[in-house]
Amino acid sequence: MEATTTAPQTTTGPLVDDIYTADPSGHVWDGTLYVYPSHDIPTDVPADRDGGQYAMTDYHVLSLAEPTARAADHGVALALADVPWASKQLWAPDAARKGGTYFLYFPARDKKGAFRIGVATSSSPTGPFTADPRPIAGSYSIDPAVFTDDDGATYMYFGGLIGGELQRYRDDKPLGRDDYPADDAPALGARVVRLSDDLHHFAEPTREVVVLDEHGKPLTAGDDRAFFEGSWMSKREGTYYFMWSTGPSHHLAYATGSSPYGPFAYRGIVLDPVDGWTTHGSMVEFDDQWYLLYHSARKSGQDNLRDVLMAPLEFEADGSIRTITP
Ligand code: FUB
Repeated sequence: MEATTTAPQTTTGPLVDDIYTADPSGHVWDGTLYVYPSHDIPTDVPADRDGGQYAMTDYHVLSLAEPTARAADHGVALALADVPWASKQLWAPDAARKGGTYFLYFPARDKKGAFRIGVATSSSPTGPFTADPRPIAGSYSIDPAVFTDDDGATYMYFGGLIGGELQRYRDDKPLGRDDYPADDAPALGARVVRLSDDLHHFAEPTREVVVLDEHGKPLTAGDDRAFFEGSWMSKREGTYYFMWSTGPSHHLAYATGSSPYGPFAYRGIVLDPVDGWTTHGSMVEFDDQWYLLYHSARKSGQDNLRDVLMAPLEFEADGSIRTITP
């Protein structure tokens, strides 16, 4: 579909208003900001603990030529019907580029109802994308975020609790049941894995992303700063910034480290709670300014009908991030 311009992009209003969008992953390629969001839709599926009301069926890619430009909605980039292994719930995606190929990573429930992560490719950053016939071998849970380091190695961060099913796995093995740690035990972290050179496979077993508190101890499961879902990795001035959603306490939090694998030291809150239950975002440098892409359900008043917004991100001299209040 041809690009169509929509509402003017501002730092206070949704990037687009022709569709609902959420879970934005931002990448700047060849001077353009591409945003890979979930595409929220109204549904009759009742809300449940597994997030059945997030019943998305396709992805659209948005782009901005410059921070103050209008965002373009490039139409359907990948549809559920074109993913051979998936049955429902196209949740938070991300993208990567290698050579002239663009990779779209996305979670969906497979035909047995379990979340897996798939990959689709295109010669254009806006698609259309062609899905691999099967999910990535060894993948599970939700919310892939893909980061390419300065040395060319690409890593995927993923995972989400409750409906996202991370609590059903330990060390990449399915437990066949939910198993949540006790409140005073170390929290379940996101997972990180290096991808193969062709970016279609995991190159190794996944590892846990460990976030340490001010005493150097892993955050505990009962700590309201602990990981819930929505991983994001950025690198700024040689420091790795891991960001995540805290779920029930409704924050985007961050921690920093010196390796893409962590461990990461907890640093603070990037974004105070938005309207709606979920919060999820990404950090991106565009035209020499860092931005936070995030979502809010303010306009619809419904948790599962969200809009993507963009706000400047300010860093202090010590590398800490000034908290944004939506
Ligand atoms: O959009 C569906 C799910 O809601 C995402 O995968 C989570 O991060 C949360 O935003």
